[in-house]
Formats: sequence, C-alpha cells, structure tokens
Amino acid sequence: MTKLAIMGAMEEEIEPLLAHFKDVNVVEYADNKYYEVNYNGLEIVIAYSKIGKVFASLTAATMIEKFGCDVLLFSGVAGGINPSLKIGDLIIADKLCQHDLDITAFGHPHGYVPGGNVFVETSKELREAAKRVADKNGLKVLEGTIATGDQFIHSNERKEFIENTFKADALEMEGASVAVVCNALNVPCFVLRAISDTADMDAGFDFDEFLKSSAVESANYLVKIVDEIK
Ligand code: 3QA
Repeated sequence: MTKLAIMGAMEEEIEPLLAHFKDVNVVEYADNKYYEVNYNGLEIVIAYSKIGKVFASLTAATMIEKFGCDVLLFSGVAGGINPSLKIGDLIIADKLCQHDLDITAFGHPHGYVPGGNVFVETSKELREAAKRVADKNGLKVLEGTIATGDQFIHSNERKEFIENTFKADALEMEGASVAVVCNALNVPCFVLRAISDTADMDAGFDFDEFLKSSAVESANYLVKIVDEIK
C-alpha cells in the first residue's frame, strides 16, 4: 500500500495542490506543517519545506521516516538553462546534481564528495508514467538534468558555469538534496519543475512575475501524474 509524499519548497508551489484535495488534516512537526489527505483511497502527505537544500532534506526525510511515505514527488518552479525552455515550460529531472558542492581543492570534480556521486538519478518508472501523461494530454515536457544549489541564480556568469560544468537544463534550490535522501532510503523519487525565469539578470523580476502561474502549471501536471500512478 503506497503512501505518497508530495513536496514543494515554497507555499506558492503547494497551494494549487492543496486546493485540489479536500479534507486536509494538518500535522505540525519539526517546525513545519504537513498536510495529510486521502485521495480516492490513496494516502498523500503534502508539505512545503522552505527554501534550500537543508530544509528540503529535512522535509523529505521526515515524510519518509516519520510519515511512512514510500514514493516522493516534487513539484515547483525552476530557472531555465536550456534555451528551448521558455517561462511556463515543464521539465522532469532524469538526474540531478549539487552545483555548489565544491571540494575541487582536492582534485575532485564539482558536485562530488567521497561516498556520493556527482549525479543522482530519479525513478525511471515514475518518469515513464509522467511521459505517458504528457503524451495523453498533449503536454510538451523536457526530460533533462537539473542542478541544485543554495543560491538564487541571477547572472549569466554563474548560469554558464552550471551549464558548462554539469550540462544542466534547469536549476533550482532543492531537487538534488531530495533525490539524495530518497536514494539513500530506497524511495522512488520524481522531480517536476515549470520554468519561472531564465536565471539571468532579469531572474528576480521574472520570478516574482511568474512564480504563481508556473507553480500552477507544475501542480496541474503533477495531479494528472498522481491519477496515472495511483
Ligand atoms: C527561489 C525559490 C527556491 O525555492 C528555488 C524558487 C526558480 N528560479 C530560480 C533561480 N535560481 C535558483 N532557484 C530558482 N526555486 C527562492 S528566492 C525568492 C524568495 O522570495 C526555484 C528557482 N533563478 C521570498 C520573498 O522574499
């Protein structure tokens, strides 16, 4: 029997999800709120972690260890790198990395620490399910690499470093940490993002403008994926 975790980082990212489900039971734990719902017999726990890798790791681990979730889906927004990604477009991560993890002083590649890997993969089954949903609904979705770090990227210089170093298609601040937690705890993981900005000089402005509408794009697609896998 599956218990599904659905995460976002910001309240705006889970608000459209909570609006979709009825009879939400709120549980307070570890300085955060966890929203339990029953969706046609499927148990779901929804939460927004707060921004960044540390909060996202805490929330992912809590949903798995405390709430007993055995599948985790992330929905939210991202900065686009791949020029084919326009604001509002969807990307699912096939693998993720931490662009700000740096012990290169010791000859290691960017994103690597001993015992870890530069890239962590997401569940192939969940990606295939998501692609079936996209096909059925005529949605254009890119499958690619997402780079995560504790920085809001708003310069071409940093964006190009991330693009060149990791061949990343999009960037954000939580996905890789969630995937690392899921991978270590053997929980299938899925990371979906809709583009809110392109991580350049205008990123701050675009983000404020498009956070809500792009979060809704991601959430609407995620709900269809839940219907497919349940
Ligand atoms: C940015 C959010 C964080 O959870 C990561 C959005 C979209 N564009 C990005 C970019 N660089 C990095 N990440 C992203 N999310 C938090 S800062 C805004 C906070 O406003 C993805 C993302 N260019 C708080 C109000 O003061």
